[in-house]
Amino acid sequence: MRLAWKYVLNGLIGSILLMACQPAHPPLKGKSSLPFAFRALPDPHRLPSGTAVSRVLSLHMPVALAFAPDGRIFITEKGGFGGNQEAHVWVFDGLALRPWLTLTVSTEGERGLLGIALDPDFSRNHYVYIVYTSANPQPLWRLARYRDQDNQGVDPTILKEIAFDPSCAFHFSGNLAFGPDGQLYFTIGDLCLGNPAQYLEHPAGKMHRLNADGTVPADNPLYDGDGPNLDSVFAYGFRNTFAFVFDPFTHHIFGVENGPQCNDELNLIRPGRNYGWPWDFRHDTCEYADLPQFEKPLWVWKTPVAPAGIAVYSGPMFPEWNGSILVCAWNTGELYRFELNSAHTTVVGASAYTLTGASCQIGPWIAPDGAVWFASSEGVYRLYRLWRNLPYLLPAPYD
Ligand SMILES: [Ca+2]
Ligand SMILES: [Ca+2]
Repeated sequence: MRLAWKYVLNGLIGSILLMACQPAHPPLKGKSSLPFAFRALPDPHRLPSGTAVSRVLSLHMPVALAFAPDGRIFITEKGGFGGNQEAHVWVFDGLALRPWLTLTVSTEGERGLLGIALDPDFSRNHYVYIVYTSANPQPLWRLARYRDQDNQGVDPTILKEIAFDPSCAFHFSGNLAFGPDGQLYFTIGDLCLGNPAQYLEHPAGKMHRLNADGTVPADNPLYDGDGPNLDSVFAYGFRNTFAFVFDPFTHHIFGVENGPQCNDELNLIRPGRNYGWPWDFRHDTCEYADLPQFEKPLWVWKTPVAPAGIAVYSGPMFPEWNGSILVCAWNTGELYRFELNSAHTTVVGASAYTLTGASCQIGPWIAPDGAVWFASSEGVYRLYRLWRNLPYLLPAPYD
């Protein structure tokens, strides 16, 4: 057992006030090649008043986080950067951090222990789903289900395995989430391959949709049974959609795409649609090809920021952010906020916040109390409102 920072007693330790005076920031860059306009929000770099951030946990490369209905928080840690190494799923109960599962994984580049999701019926079946790259010499992209028992992960079941070229160390994506339809969605990057992101018979560069037991639902948008399509494909043409989220207001899926140079994207991911990679983008001019078969992004970062997480805010702590998309960026450590139209189909305004003393590189995830959790390569943080900073109380004992 490893003692965590006793953060919850309200930021008394490690709390950094983000004062009204935010650092100077270059103007937000728009997307010249897309057909609609956005406006910078008023005072686009100023956080709401009384906003503070605390470091919650010191971890090395936390990747994904899930809040359990019993108050525990599950966190994956990548496992390192080279060779086969032990990686952990941690469970945090507000005071102590314990290893819930230890796996040996392949860790080169972006390989490792990646995404995590809890079953929508977790309180009854105790299922936890993770994605990782299995150990060399035959690494596989693997989706597995464990069962939570006595604060440990037990009874592994492999639900999906995808082979990749052992020389590829990048573009695995690997985030997963249950939709409001109860189905399990996950993304996988182009596995260093490029064009197969466009091939419906190939798993790379896709969002997939499965039943919770790993079987393929026959109502998938590109399902063709004995035909050539990979029936699990939900949407395609992605390079490395590291993270996606179901909008609690509209049930839309929003995903962040990591482009190669000037085309990091925010996408509204719809069933059966083609998001273009790698055929819709001109590398010489950074312009999008005007082709109707490809879905245009909602937003493009012309300077790569490596968006590495996404949430749609809903909660009592930052009511002025309700309905906004929040994104952390690996390269800059900034927290981006996008306001949407009422249908949540276009971006109408954008903000970028620099957090003093913390880098918003991965995430964010919205806690049940409305706090915004995020991660850097060194730990897990919590953004909160001083006057709503109640202790993170467990709603029920977990054992
Ligand atoms: Ca088929
Ligand atoms: Ca695209």
